Amino acid sequence: MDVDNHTRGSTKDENTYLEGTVVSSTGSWYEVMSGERVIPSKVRGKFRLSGEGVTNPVAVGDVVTIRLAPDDTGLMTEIHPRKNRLSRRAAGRKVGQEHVIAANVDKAWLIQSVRLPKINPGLVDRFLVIAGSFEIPAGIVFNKMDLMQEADRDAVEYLRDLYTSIGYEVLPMSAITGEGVDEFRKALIGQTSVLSGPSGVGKSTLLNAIEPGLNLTTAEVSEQTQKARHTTTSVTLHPLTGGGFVIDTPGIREFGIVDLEPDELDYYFVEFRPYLSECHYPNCSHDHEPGCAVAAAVEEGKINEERYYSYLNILASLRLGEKDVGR
Ligand SMILES: Nc1nc2c(ncn2[C@@H]2O[C@H](COP(=O)(O)OP(=O)(O)OP(=O)(O)O)[C@@H](O)[C@H]2O)c(=O)[nH]1
Ligand SMILES: [Mg+2]
Ligand SMILES: [Zn+2]
Repeated sequence: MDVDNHTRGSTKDENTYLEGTVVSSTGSWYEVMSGERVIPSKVRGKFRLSGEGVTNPVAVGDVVTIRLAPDDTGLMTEIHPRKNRLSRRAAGRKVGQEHVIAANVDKAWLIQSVRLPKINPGLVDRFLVIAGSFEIPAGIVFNKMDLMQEADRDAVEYLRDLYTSIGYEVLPMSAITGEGVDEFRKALIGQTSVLSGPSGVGKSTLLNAIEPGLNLTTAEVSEQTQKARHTTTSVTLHPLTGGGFVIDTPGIREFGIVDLEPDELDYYFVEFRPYLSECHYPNCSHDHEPGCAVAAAVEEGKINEERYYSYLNILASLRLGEKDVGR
């Protein structure tokens, strides 16, 4: 969309302004897609300042206005209001700050693989809490179904049934054999989806299968260490032929939770919701109180026990300010 000759303040200037979407971010440069063009752009200093406590005030998916310089690079002059964002707690040097994974997304998919590396239910639960707390519908992919061995079958089916039974879409898939890929492609059409998950689960390989021509770089996971190499290094938004956009992200080791108080956690274990108002104490944390309806539902087998332990783990971590995660 061309927005020429904007009026800034009271002086009309002769600059060219374009509106576009941030499609990738690498350090201090961003790529902004505007119509058919992709324009390398920088951020104004004041946006960096306005994002106190946030590692990246501008994220992939943001709609921005840029002023075009004579050398065809852009300077972002405005970040448009977001519909939503998906964030995690930053690791490393900026530990504790909010790190925005992507902005303006309709759906968040957690990619797991049945082997190399294997499914990590604790991580699934954290991801579901994070997506829920940002009000983004979440789905789960179990990739590398072709590697499933007889010994894995029960565990994989159990987890599939568990997450399906509490209302999440679970798609078994193989980027290599193509199983489930058409279904996933259909699920992505017409909206903006973000794919997240540990390194090596096959996020980029799946996107290459969904959208031939993307040619995203992928790399093998070591059989011995089960460690992948963090092949994808930047968040990138790709248009889909069938309509919509998909965002590939670098592998994440831990999903640290931001912006959530311990007493808010229970709501994001969605299957607890029917019981939350039944506890004896209105501020019940469901970890020790008498007359707890959640604990009773666990006893009666109405709430899955492992999900309950997962809740207790995350609760303990939130009480410690998530200090043990996201390092
Ligand atoms: N057998 C099998 N291998 C797969 C499948 N999907 C991906 N792989 C392999 O898994 C390895 C890792 O795939 P990537 O796509 O690079 O993984 P990623 O999730 O993008 O990893 P990062 O970019 O590091 O986060 C590659 O060797 C892929 O060929 C699958 O369905 N089955
Ligand atoms: Mg990748
Ligand atoms: Zn309770």
